[in-house]
Amino acid sequence: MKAEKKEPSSDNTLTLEQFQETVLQEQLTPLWMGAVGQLREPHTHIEPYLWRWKELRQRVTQSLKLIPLGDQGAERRVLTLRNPGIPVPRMGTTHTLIAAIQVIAGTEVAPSHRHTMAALRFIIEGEGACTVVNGEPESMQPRDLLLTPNWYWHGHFSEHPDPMIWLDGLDVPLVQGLGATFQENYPSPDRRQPITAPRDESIRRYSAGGLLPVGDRTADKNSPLLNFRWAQTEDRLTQMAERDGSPYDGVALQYTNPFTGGPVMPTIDCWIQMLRPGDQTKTHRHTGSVIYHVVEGSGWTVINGKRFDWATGDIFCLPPWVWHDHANASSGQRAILFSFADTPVLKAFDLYREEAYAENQGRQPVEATF
Ligand code: GTQ
Ligand code: FE2
Repeated sequence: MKAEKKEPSSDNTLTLEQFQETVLQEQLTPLWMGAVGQLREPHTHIEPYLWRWKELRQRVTQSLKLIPLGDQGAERRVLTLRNPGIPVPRMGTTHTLIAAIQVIAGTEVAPSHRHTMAALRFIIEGEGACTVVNGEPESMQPRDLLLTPNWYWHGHFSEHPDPMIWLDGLDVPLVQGLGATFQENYPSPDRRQPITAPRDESIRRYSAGGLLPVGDRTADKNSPLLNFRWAQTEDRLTQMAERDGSPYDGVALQYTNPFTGGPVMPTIDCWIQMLRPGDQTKTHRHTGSVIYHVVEGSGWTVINGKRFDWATGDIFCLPPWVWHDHANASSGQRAILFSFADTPVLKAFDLYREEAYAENQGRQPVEATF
């Protein structure tokens, strides 16, 4: 090293190319070598993609026969949906969120654990299963939305021979990226947490929205209502369908924390939206990524010029900052989409942006189909 410093001639003959090659090997990147271009607008390796329910259901049903739950099998019988831009064995439906399909049946028990990743479950089909959340069993019915927030103990059990199938949503890649993943098993020999509260107590206490028990506030950032029953959600949607919806989202409702009016969990926002017969939205884009599940009906979503036709049960993902619009394909039937997104994280740090598509009367042209 000393010798080199004594040779000014070597510094004088050093070319820019040699310099760049040298510093790259020293874990240095000159900002002029194109790094700034990455920052002008969002760039992502995440691709828009759609998983068809017919195939998902077949695979999850096969897994029911092939892998048992418990010590000799799996902790959870789950298939996670991997984006084509994410390499095996990493998890990611988008760069921040995962969607997965889970199934239990008979008298199976998925043992209790807790983790720093927040989770939601949107029930797809079946009957007679519960998720126990911090000692309280929440009964699952098709189209309910259940929450198991960050660091809440949770396990699942079935009381019915038929399989219960649901969509899991978690912020796994977000929490991994922040270096904050922790998980632990419930510390009892059988890994079952004791039941300490009546079944569906959170519904009894908190589902009335505008009317809440007195003296019950906590500093918890999560919704105290842990199960949003479909009957109430559908009733709200039906009432709102008589009004004008949003030009970009149709008749859209946010599931909210009844204490704050904000998103149900600090990292994940959940929505339900209806596209009325013949509805077709205008195109926009926003930061944040979204995962959609088709609850009912058929239609399509155009994402950056590519048309994704969907039907009941399908799941598709929206990368950040991509142009998108939705349409109901039917002139007689409603279409309903459940979705979850990382938008609370963006909004918390002033990173949420939205832009309307200006040309072509506000709707992007379709250039390809999926
Ligand atoms: O049911 O607790 O899809 O811990 C991924 C991780 C489900 C669960 C998933 C989990 C769970
Ligand atoms: Fe879990």
